[in-house]
Parts: sequence; C-alpha cells; structure tokens
Amino acid sequence: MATASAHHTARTQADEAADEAARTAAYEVVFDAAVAADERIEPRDWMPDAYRSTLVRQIAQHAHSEIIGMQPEANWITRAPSLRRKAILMAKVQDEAGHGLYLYSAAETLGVSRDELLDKLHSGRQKYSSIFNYPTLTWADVGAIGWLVDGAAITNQVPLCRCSYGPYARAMIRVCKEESFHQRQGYELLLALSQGTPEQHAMAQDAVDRWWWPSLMMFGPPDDESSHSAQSMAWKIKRHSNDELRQRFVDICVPQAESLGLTLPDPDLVWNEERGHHDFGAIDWTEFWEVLKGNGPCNDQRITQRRRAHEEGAWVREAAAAYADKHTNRAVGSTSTTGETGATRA
Ligand code: FAQ
Repeated sequence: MATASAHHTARTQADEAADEAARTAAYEVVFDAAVAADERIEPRDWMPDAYRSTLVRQIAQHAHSEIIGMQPEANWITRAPSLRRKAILMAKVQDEAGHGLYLYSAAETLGVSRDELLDKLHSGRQKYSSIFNYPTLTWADVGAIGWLVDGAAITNQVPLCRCSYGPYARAMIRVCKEESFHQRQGYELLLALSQGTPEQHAMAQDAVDRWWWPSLMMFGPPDDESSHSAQSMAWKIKRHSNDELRQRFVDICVPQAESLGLTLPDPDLVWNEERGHHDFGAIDWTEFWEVLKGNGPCNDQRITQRRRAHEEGAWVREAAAAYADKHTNRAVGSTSTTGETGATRA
C-alpha cells in the first residue's frame, strides 16, 4: 500500500510540474508576442525571471547614477559665480534627485524595495555610472558635465522612452525633457566661458579635454564586450547597441564643439564620407574597467559621501514612517463601525 501511495504522489507531482511547464510556455508565447508587437509589458503581466532581473539591474544602476551624479556638481553650488548660475545649478541638482526617485519607483514595480537597492549600492553589489568617479576641478566642469554628460545621457535615454517595460519607458519621458534643459545650460555656460577672457576660454577647453573620453565611456563597453546587449535588444529594453549610440553622440558633438569654439581632444576625429559618420580615436578601455573595479579617481569619495548622506538622513525616514503610520491608523480608526477614532488620534 505504502508503495502504491508513494507512486501516486510521485505521479501527481510529475503531472503538476508538467502543467506548470506548459503554463509557463503559454505565458512565454504571450510575452514574446507582446514584445514583438511593440506592446508595453506592465508590472502585473507575466515576464521571464531573467527579463525582470535585467530590468532591476539596469534601472537600479540608472537610479544610483542619478543620485551619485548629484555630488560632482553639488561641489560647485556654493561657489557658483552669480546668483543666476547658482539658481540654475541648484535646480539641476534637484532634478537629478527627482530622476533617482522616479527610477527607484519604477524598480519597485518589479518587486524589489528601495531599501534593498540602496543597501546593494552602499555595499558595492550594484554599480553606478563610471562617469561620476571623475572630479570637478573648476567651474567650467559644470558646463562640461551639462554639455557632454547630460548630452550623452539624453542620447542613451531617448530610445529608452520606447523601452518594452512600461514604467521605465514612462519615467524616461520626463527625465529626457529635464535632461534637455541640463544639456542646454551646460552648453550656454561653456559658450560664455569660451567667448570670455583667454583664461576663461582655457578653463573651458581644459574641462572639455578631461570630460570628453569619460563621456564616451558612459555608453558602456564596445559591442563585442557587452555581455547584456544582445538579450536586452531582443527584449527591446535597449533599442540600439552601445557603439551605435556612442557614434550618434560623437556625430552630434562635433558641430556643437565648432560652434562653441572648442576642440575635442582627439587627433583622429575625422569625417568619413563613406560611412557618413565621424571616425574617432581608440578609447582607453583599461581605464573604464579600472573605474568599474573601484579604482577611479573619486570612487571612494563618492560612496563614502553617499553612505554618510544615507546615515544622516535616517531621522527623516523614521519621521516620515511615523507620520505615515499615524495617518494609516487614523484612516483605520475613522472607518471603525463604532466611530471610536479618538484613541488612535491621541
Ligand atoms: N558605468 O553589457 P553591458 C546620467 C557595466 S544617468 C558603469 O553593455 P548594459 C544623468 C554594465 O552594468 C547615467 N558600469 O551593460 C545625469 C555591465 O555590468 P554588470 C546612467 C557600466 O546594461 C547627468 C557591464 O558593464 N545612465 O548621466 C557602464 O547592457 C548628470 C557590461 O556592460 C544609465 O544608467 C558605465 N558607463 O548597457 C545625472 C542609462 N557601462 O551589470 C547627474 C541606462 C556598462 O553585468 C548629472 N542604462 N557598465 O555587472 C543603460 O542604458 C545600460 O545599462 C548601459 C550599459 C548602456 C549603461
């Protein structure tokens, strides 16, 4: 009898596993068809585990970049040369905080908590963009970041407005509008310096010399070393490869540099009639991978400051949670059938 019962249980388990596999296969067909038809995948839709984890990785890295990216420019808020420049810079840095919040919210729709993501950033288990590990040495760096770093960010993020995952795509629409303002303010700042005194012009040129190559690295490793691109493009998370977007950015920047009266620091930069694009010099990928390993000029400084800001903000999170609790209790109390809400309000 015992053997028969064990046999029956094993058969039931096998049937259930087969049912589960058939259900997953059916869901996968629906998911693949939605992606192929350029429909949006929404939080409650079925999605492959790997699609979910890829999105969490990319959106978290993006969110972390936005909030760590506040540091290099915040370095200059107290030293902005005029009230107008200071007001613009403060608005820009606050926008970056807002971008971080939209993105953490988008990641939360995938079933991860913001605490968990911040913990991974603080413990070095998740990345942020390589670009924010470089120092802002002069006021002109604020202009170079706006023109080049925000310019690269827009080039990368406009296609993400068509990402297959709905909440990420929608967050990108507003982010891109704000990034356009950031890019314009950087361009305008650099133009003022470039057309200023010889010292100001030299300061603008020096900033462009230092930020050009790291900006090209923002697009990620070359396509043949990009581990995630093929799958992310098949899922329509990424719409273009790293090299395609890098090339697009170079082509956009060349005429803008000419209008600025500044030189891009690449002797190999030349228009290629046949390709219809600019050729450009070799990127130092050793530097990129070193920065990713934590060996950039400011990695330690950035993460130490981020951890400190998080610790110093603990009281704000506690106060916000206590306030939310109070309101939840009040709402529960006010729907009480006895009408006795007084106790929870005390
Ligand atoms: N830095 O296979 P791929 C901004 C990693 S926002 C660090 O090509 P993927 C606004 C990558 O994670 C800037 N790590 O990866 C602002 C992977 O490592 P893993 C941030 C990088 O994801 C302006 C490995 O290399 N923007 O600037 C970088 O398919 C001013 C292999 O790479 C975004 O995050 C890098 N640059 O493509 C704020 C946009 N590149 O995870 C303040 C969204 C690659 O396997 C002031 N993200 N890695 O350990 C993306 O579009 C993509 O994630 C890429 C990388 C294109 C960045």
